[in-house]
Amino acid sequence: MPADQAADPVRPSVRSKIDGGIATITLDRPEALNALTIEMKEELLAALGAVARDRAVRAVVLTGAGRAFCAGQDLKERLAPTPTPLAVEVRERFNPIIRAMRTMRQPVVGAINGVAAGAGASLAFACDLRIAAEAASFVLAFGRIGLVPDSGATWFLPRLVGPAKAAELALLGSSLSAADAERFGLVVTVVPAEALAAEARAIATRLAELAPRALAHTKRALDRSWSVGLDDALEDEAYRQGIVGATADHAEGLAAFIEKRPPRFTGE
Ligand code: T3D
Repeated sequence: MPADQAADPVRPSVRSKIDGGIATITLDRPEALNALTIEMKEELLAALGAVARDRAVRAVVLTGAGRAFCAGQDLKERLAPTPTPLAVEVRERFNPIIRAMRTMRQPVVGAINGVAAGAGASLAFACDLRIAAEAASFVLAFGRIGLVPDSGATWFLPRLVGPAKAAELALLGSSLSAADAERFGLVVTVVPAEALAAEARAIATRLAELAPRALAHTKRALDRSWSVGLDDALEDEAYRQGIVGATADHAEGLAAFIEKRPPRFTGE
C-alpha cells in the first residue's frame, strides 16, 4: 500500500467508548498492527484529552483491535516524500500522548492484547497498570531500525522492570513474553485472549469504585516520587493527605467503614 494511503481518511483509527464511568480507547488499525500514523496519533491525543476532561470517567482502558496492541510508528508513513523530521515527530506527536496519559487524573489500564512494539511498547509502559493476553509481547524494536527508544521507554522501563532487564530489552531488542512480563511485575496478570476485555473491565471497575481524587493524587505522588528524596516525598504525602482528607469522599469512606457497608464515592 503506498505510504500516502496508509490510513483510510474517513475511518477513525481510534475508537472511544464510555460506559459506566469507564472509558475504553481502542487503537483500531488492525491491518497494520495498529501502527501509529500522524492522524492516529492526533486522534489518540484527542481521545485522551476528551476523557481527561470528562468528570464522569473514573478509569480508562487502552487496548488494540486485532492481533496486536500497537506496532509503534507507522514505518510506511516515514517513506512519504517529505516526512516530518524525527525529533519533531517525537516532540510534537508522541510526547504529548505520553504526557496526557501521565497527567490525566484517571488511572489508565493497558489491556495488552498482542504485540506492543516500538512506541507501542512505550504506550503500554505509560499506562498505570497493565494486563496481558497470553500471546502478548513487548519489543523495543527501535534498535532494529537504527533508532533509540522513545516516547518515554528509557524512563519507564528501568523503573518498571529494573535497570538490568531494561538494558537487555532496550539494547538487544529482545522480545519479552507476557509470562516473563508478569514475572518481572510489568503486567498485573496474564489471561487467555478471550478473557482480556472482561478482566480489564473488572480492574477498571475496581478503580472506578474508589475515590477519584485520592486516586488522582496517588498517581501524581507515585510519578513524582522518582525525582525527589524521601524528605520531599514525606512532605508531598502530607500535603496531599491534607487535601483529600478534607473531601466528602474521605468522610464517606470513614462512614462506610463504621457502618460496615461499601462506600459510595462521588468525587467530591
Ligand atoms: O519515526 C518516527 O516518527 C520516530 C518515532 C519512532 C517510534 C517507533 O515506534 S520506532 C519503531 C517502529 N516499529 C517497529 O519497528 C516495529 C515494526 N514491526 C515489527 O517489527 C513486526 O511487525 C512486529 C514484531 C510488530 C510483528 O511481527 P509479525 O511477524 O507478527 O507481523 P508482520 O508480518 O511483521 O506485520 C503484519 C503487517 O503489519 C505487515 O503488513 P503487510 O505486509 O501484511 O501488508 C507489516 O508491514 C505491518 N506492520 C507491522 N508493523 C508496522 C507495520 N506497518 C507499518 N508500520 C509498522 N510499524
